[in-house]
Amino acid sequence: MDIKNQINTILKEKYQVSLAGATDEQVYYSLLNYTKLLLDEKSLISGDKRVFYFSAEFLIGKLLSNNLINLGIYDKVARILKEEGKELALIEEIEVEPSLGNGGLGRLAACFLDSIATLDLPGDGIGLNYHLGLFKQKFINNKQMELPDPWIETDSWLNKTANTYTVEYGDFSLQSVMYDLDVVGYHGNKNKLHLFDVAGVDESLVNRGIDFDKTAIAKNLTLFLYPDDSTKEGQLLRIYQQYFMVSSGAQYILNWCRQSGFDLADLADHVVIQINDTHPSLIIPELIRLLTKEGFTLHQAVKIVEKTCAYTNHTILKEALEKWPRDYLKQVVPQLMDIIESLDAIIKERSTNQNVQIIDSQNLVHMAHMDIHFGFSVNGVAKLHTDILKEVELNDFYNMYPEKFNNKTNGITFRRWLISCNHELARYLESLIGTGFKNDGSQLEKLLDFRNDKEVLANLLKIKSSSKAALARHLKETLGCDVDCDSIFDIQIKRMHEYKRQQLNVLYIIDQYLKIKAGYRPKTPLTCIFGAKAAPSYVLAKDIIHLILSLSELIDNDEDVAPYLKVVMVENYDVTLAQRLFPAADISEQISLASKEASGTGNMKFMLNGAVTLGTDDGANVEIHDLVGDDNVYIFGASSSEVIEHYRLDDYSPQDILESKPHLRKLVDFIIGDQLSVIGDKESLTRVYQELVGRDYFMTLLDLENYIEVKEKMLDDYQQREKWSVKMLVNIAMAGFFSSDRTIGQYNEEIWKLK
Ligand code: 26V
Repeated sequence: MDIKNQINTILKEKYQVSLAGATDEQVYYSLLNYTKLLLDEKSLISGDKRVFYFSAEFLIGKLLSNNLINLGIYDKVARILKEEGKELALIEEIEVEPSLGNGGLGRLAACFLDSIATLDLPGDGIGLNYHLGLFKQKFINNKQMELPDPWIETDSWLNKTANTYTVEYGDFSLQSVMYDLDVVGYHGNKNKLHLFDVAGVDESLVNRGIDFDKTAIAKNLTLFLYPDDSTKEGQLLRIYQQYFMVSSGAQYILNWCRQSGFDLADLADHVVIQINDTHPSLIIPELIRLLTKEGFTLHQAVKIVEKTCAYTNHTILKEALEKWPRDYLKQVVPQLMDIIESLDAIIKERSTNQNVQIIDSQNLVHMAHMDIHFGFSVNGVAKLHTDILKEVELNDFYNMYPEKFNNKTNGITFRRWLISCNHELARYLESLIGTGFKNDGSQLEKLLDFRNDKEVLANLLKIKSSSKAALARHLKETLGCDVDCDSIFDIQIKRMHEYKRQQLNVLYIIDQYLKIKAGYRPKTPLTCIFGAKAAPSYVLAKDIIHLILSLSELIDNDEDVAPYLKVVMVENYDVTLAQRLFPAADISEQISLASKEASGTGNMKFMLNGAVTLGTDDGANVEIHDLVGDDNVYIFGASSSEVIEHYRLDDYSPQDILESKPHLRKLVDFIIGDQLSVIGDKESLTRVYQELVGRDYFMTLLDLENYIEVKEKMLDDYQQREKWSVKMLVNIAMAGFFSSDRTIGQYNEEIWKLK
């Protein structure tokens, strides 16, 4: 039966309608069922050794379009639907996005699964089936409100399996149920993402907003992704969640080994466990525990696990490195405490250095330290980040185990971040350089042959304009705001965090505002677009959102300024919105304080879609800079070594900067000035102001002057459209290195060694 007949058959059975008469919703659910049938037929990628990618987050995004692309039938299905008057793009809208991640770390895990399958490597994801994922963001009175965001429907991509496991806690136990999602590679076979859940989750526990009773563990274990851990109950719940994930995963893996006839003594020949940040670190003591139950001595079990586990570090921020109080672990997982203490004793024998202990003098258990001592590989996620880990943050560990440290610069899957989100550009590239770039990123370099071809350059500008128009239409429909399609689209989309410095961008906007008020007329209007969620308990991050929204209102209502400057903050920034925003960007804002952004992956998505980076020499920006050269990127600000030195000497003072540069003071003062105070909440705006003038821990003012200077130069260069389009072309052409297929190829060659 051909595709059309099959879809019609499902529609008839399910809804007694045919394609022509079906609603978009009926078409979506039929396509979902049809695609799942195709996925069922794909065979599992198998081999003697399998990687298990353990992660508390998998930000997979909507799956229909990507599954159709990877199955090689996207265009066919779109055509069939069109014949019946249906738009696949509109049907994709029906799907609810699972928000099983916070940001880059979770999205990276999703890109990696796509690439593992595309490279035909045997590998599964292991995670949790959160019912409400991350919160849904609403703006009320220019402030972020958090609401629950349910995504699981009766008909979904999830497949319930018969696998169940008992997970023992201090004074009770829970049954885990395994749900699977198929992960199909580009034109290939499939792997699985295993998500563990508990049977009795009670969504009615949610009170106002996203508040809920954190003590009813059996009912709330998988209710939310990363419940707020600013309280003891929140922290305990996170430990319950983490252990649930690793214990279920470990039991699944050991069963798989037994069924495959492998000897557990040879575990490391058949299994490699990649620990994605520290959230799954309890896998180490849990595996040791399970192996000792199988009859291995503690010493033997440790030896086996040491050869099986590898750890990825995703941040140098101290506050983000998990340390659990010994008492909390003793309460939740007493059966692991003896093992963790034995591991700690081994290390205390090995070294007297306080900085490398697993359990410190305050009885805090350092999860990353356990990973480094008892894993065989430690990797950072961009060259600069790995160097900082080796030379500064983890230097004591690097001196102990230099051979364990390695770099794996992050990547993104081109199937989602080009082919699926920017059909027009993908098709055009295909007409110029063929289809090879879809699973061999390096082929994008063929585009360099066209850098002097005026027609190609003009077409790139045309495609960008059409993506900008599409975004403008969407913003009109969803936010009711009017955006000038001929303005420069300057976009900063990422989690709201002081180190990412959205506040630096805000100070630039204030500078522009004041200049326009004083009579300056920019040649081309500027539209500054932000998208960001703030952690519910991160007060200052929420204050910065409030500042952006208040500023946006002020500018919209100022007829002198509005024709030249606009600020838009999109609501509920998620993967689906990201897919609309990246193709439409002219300028990619990557302005973190140098040394603080481990890699960034949004920077790669912008580049691939023809935006030019305005950034600090931080994370993967450094590698973007190296690849495209000085002419095709705008770098500003202090270097990472200067910043690290300021922290070491504790000699940074925002007051000194403001005293020597009074023109900067005007910008900061504006935050608590009359104009914004009429619109915004004084207390909230004052907190942002106080941080900037009092402490400025993430050194916003250090780079402000240079940021304004370099951004002005960039906006000026934008006027020369043809020259600008060469920059776009070079960025697209050199983005191949950032394909997650390359990254995964390196993980496999250097860490996993599958096949
Ligand atoms: C976590 C937390 C939690 C507590 C409050 C402050 C805070 C700040 C940062 C984080 C980040 C945790 C790890 C993480 O998400 N890292 C991101 O990983 C991406 C993928 O490797 C990388 O591109 C980003 O640069 C990095 O921030």
